[in-house]
Amino acid sequence: MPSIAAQPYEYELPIESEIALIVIDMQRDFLEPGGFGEALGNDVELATAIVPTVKRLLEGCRAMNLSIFHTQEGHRSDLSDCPQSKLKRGRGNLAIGDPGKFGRILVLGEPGNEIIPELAPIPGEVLIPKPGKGAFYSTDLEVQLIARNVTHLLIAGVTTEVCVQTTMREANDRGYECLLVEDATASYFPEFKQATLEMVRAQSGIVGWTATTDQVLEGLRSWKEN
Ligand code: C5J
Repeated sequence: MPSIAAQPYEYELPIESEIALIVIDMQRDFLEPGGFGEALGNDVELATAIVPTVKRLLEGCRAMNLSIFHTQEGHRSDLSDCPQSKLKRGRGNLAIGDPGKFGRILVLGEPGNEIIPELAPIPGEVLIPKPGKGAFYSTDLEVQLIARNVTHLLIAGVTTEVCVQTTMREANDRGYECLLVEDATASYFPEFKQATLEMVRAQSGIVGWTATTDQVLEGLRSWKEN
């Protein structure tokens, strides 16, 4: 059976599997100086470093006609979908909804909330705005995956231990075979990224698998040829 050389063991790709790539929150708010990520005191260069790799993964998956999803963390302009707990948390220079360098922080439709141009969705790809950390919470992601008969999810994006890991755990509980792409995900805290990778694949893959972009693309090629 085609597979991806992954950890903790081969990630099998049955011929009949439907595979989707989900790219989490590669938006200006988390990647550019002056956005929400930096307002919270983070060094965004740690996150921007993965952009070329995510682009390569995205283009490889596009070439193989996989379903592609992008998520975008953001709130309605009246912040009615933002819990008080989230509004108060962080204590950075700027809070959610405040005017920032690229419009209001983490508000849907504002320039800072857009996916960065290098990774912007193209026609046919699905953009999932999400008010929470997990991409299944209060969104139609599950409906969209079911409509496409998706069974396998390749996951990339930022930040590894927050929105990426939350989404992966939500997907795992819903029965999706999940693989986190090691070099296409980043954290502002490299040690948290490393810990997440280890958590995911511990106990024989309790949350799923991890593999590099090269391993993913190689495995997908063998799956496509079958
Ligand atoms: C955070 C995210 N870290 N996309 N969001 O607030 O991980």
